[in-house]
Amino acid sequence: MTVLSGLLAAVDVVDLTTPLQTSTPILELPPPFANTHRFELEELSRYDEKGPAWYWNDIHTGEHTGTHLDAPVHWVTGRDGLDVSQAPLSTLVAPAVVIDMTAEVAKDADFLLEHSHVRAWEERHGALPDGGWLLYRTGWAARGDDAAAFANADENGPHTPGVSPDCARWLAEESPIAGFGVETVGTDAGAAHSFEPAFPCHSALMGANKWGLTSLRNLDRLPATGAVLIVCPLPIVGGSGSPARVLALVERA
Ligand code: 23J
Ligand code: MN
Repeated sequence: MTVLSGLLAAVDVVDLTTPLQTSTPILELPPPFANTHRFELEELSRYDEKGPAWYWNDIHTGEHTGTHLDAPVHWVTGRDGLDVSQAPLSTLVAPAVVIDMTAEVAKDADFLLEHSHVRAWEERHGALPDGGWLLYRTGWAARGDDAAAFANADENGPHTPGVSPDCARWLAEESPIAGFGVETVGTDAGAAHSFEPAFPCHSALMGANKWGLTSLRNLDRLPATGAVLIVCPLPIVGGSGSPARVLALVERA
């Protein structure tokens, strides 16, 4: 048995990706900010006069539509950093750990991850993976097929869980992780437009040349430690991000 055939016999592959369709939730920023394009198929031919033997489409999408990778250059703090085509393969295939805050988020949709929560996790599970991913499990993916519940907005804007400014700074500047992944539409809290600084997670992570991953599903199928993440963004030259197929390898029990 080769190492690779042994690997395939020993792991389950878990798909962490939200299916891409027009109903896939996207971020909706208030005016005057520009918004991203929903995913859309534009039919070219379907076994008809435009292509008698073939079916194919053009796709319309934002870089930040559905499950997607945020590159350092996405934020002004990372403007001189890497674009999505430059993502190191050692970041795209890397260890992942999961911090489960589902119970806290069930009580408070505006829940913010604090450095103390990560410290408590580390007491129990060990250090965060050097060059790997911290995945923030909130239970939010259960709302993924209901756009209103996923956005959870009122007159003050969206209410979705996120990260405190202090914790974002720690994850970016002091923790060894290369990236941070979430179940929500963005790595920042729904209310993060009003934080100081605004959008602290984007600001700190991208400023530290780190990566974000959003709209993840099936995090409940991952162990707290030991999974390997495989992130497959499109290599869009100059791109600030890309829709991505995200898979996890999990050792079979
Ligand atoms: C632009 C402005 C604010 C945010 C975002 C993008 C994202 O969440 C994103 O998809 O990167 S919060
Ligand atoms: Mn994004």
